[in-house]
Amino acid sequence: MHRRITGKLVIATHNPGKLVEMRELLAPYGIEAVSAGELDLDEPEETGETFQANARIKAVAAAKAAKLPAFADDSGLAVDALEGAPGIYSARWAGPSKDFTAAMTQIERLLQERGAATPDKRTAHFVSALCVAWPDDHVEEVEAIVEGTLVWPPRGSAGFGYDPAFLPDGHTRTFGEMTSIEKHGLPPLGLGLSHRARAFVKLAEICLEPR
Ligand code: ITT
Repeated sequence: MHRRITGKLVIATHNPGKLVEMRELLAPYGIEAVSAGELDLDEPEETGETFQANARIKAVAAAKAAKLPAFADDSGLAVDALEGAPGIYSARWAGPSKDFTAAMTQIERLLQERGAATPDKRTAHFVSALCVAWPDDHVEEVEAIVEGTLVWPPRGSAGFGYDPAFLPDGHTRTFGEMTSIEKHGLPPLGLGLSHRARAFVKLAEICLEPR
């Protein structure tokens, strides 16, 4: 049986870009959201080998610490020509200073080494695994992707992380050039384009009721 989210929900992320998106996605559902930062929760070590495993580690740790249901996202960019790298290591490729310009440059260097000059050789997808965990160990989990290609140089300053390098299929602007509504707005305002928006739609179907 799926469980509905009611009352207060911890957003178990320490990434400010994700926090904004997760709050915006929850906004129409009238859920009172409080962030891991506001509650001063520790960041657990992401020891899982899959996005879903790491999302669960973060949600369960926050739910136990806060004694409230907690909502976590584990996500990343998988580049086909790099056998899916950086994948679950997407945050770690940016190093402790969270330098995503350096991480995008590193990806580009590897693509050039492989002679990946045309869009068909530069395909990639973003993955978002979402997990809601309750203090009694119940979890609800979903995952989704969005496919696209990597552009160089990166374009736009909206969003976060690898957004300026990612051109979603069927679009002419990168995530870094899109408004938040275009990147992750849900119908009727947006198309639910991003990996996180797509995963959230699946989560909403099983755990949320519109206000
Ligand atoms: P939390 O674990 O605290 O949520 P984090 O940044 O460490 O924050 P992840 O381990 O899930 O999160 O790392 C995912 C990385 O992948 C993230 O830091 C971004 O750089 C990148 N990423 C994920 N979703 C993205 C998006 O929508 N746009 C751009 N980059 C994204």
